Amino acid sequence: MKKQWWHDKVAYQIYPKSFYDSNGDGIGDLPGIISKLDYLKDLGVDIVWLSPIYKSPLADEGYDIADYYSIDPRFGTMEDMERLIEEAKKRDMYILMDLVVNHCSDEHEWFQKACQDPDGEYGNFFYIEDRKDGGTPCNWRSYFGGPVWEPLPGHPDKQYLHVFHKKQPDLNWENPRVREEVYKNINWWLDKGLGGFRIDAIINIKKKLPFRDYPVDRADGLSGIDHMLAEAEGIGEFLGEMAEKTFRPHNAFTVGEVFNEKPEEIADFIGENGYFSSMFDFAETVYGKSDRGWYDSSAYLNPEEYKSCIFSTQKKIGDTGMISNIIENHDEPRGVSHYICPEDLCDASKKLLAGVYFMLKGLPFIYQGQEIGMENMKFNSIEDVDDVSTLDEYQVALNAGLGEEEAFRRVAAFSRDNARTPMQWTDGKNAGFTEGTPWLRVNPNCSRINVKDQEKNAGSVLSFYKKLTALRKSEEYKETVVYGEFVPYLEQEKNLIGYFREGEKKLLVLANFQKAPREVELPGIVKKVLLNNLEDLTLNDNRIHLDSWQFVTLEI
Ligand code: TEU
Ligand code: CA
Repeated sequence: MKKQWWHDKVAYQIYPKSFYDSNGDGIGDLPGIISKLDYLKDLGVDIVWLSPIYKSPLADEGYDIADYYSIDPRFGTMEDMERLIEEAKKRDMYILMDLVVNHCSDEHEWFQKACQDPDGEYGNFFYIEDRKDGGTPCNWRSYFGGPVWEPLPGHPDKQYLHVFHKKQPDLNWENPRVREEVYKNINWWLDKGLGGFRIDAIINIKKKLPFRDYPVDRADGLSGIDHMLAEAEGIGEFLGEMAEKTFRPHNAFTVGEVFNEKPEEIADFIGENGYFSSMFDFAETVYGKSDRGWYDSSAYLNPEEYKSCIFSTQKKIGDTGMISNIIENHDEPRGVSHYICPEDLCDASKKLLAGVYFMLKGLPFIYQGQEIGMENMKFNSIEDVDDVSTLDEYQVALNAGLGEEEAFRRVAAFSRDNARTPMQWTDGKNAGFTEGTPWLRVNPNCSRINVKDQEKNAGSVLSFYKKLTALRKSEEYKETVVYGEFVPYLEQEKNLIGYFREGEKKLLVLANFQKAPREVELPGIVKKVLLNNLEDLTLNDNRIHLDSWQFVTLEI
């Protein structure tokens, strides 16, 4: 594999609104992020992805952009952004912005102009159709519920497409003018010194046209978008053009939020000449999800299910490119609450999960708070929830006949707000996130899960993440950790996650993903114990004793 500057890096996702509030208005901001750069550097972070901070009405928390060339005053100023890029550079760190170009905000001037003159230049920046006999051009369901068609403001005889929120009109990528505007903005940001982009919902930019209905899959008479996406072809023309005109000339790092990719497309997406540098592994994220909705999906994955997901991705990607590995992000429940059931949650199992995903082949992304083992929020009621997706899924559960209590309990486990509660810096007021009133309630478990306590505890989850990033950067082992081949070990053994990383060295990762201790046969003499999430380790020539939730990495 041709070496790239970002291959040996560690990435971190910041959800700015909840990271650190520097001016007491209850909303995280850019000066707050700048003040925490040394904390991130000490954690071993090299690349920082910021969820959107552009001007936005926050209908979808910033994923509805009203001006691609501005910073929303809630988060700070363009000078703050330029200072962040500069301060990061001083620390050999790189900043990624979130590229959200499947749609913009209905408050963007392009959409405003389209409403003034649907038949003018900007009308064709969107998908605007005439309303024929009151019907809609197709029966697709928005990701946030309801039809994807909305009357065009001021034109009851016309309607526009939004596959997400109705305040997120889809941009018409078939129009070269749209693509030209998008590429201009990408280059403008890269010329400002960005390291690259995380690329939002990018599979959605190619629609199967002309619009047509797909099989109805719920009582609402609509059809999930995935049916259409499975038939859409030709996205490569857009993505290849974008990479050629923007990312490649800047040698930018790009990571795609790619769901629904076709297996034969992997090399096109992240291969040597791929559209993107990398894309996220979502196999375990989507596992157990029901087409009927969150209420009908599995709230937890058991260790065997988790293992099958991560192993299938490792086998699928192989040496084609570098996948980006996560256990959570701003759209998902907290990883430790989704891959470990409540009664098994403890520092040892949290560190085990950290080690298992971190030592996989690929670029590890840490989501804010994951490094201290932040858990799902215990919401009191649906009134506690801000997330539009959760509110929709709650309605879906009610429509499916669930009572309010059961509907709320089930969707709360998946709520995107689980990952959006304020970062827990201390056990003090508002977890040290803000001096003001936080925009979203702080998880009260900050009394026992916070940075301040864990920074001074060598056995903490935070300290273990620092050991993981240090091993990835160590002169002696980095070549193997970054480029070593992934080879399963004892894959059939239940609740054991074992795999080699074979390169200059031969490393064996073993995780006893259960409470019961076990003996495991070793494939050779252990030269060195590189990682151990527990104090002790019982080794003899060809067997190892693994205690409850014990994780080790051994040089063989
Ligand atoms: O998410 C794209 C997306 O389709 C999935 O994450 C999921 O369908 C969505 O989160 C609803 O549960 C990206 C962003 O990560 C997400 O935060 C935005 O809401 C969405 O695009 C629209 O920009
Ligand atoms: Ca603030």
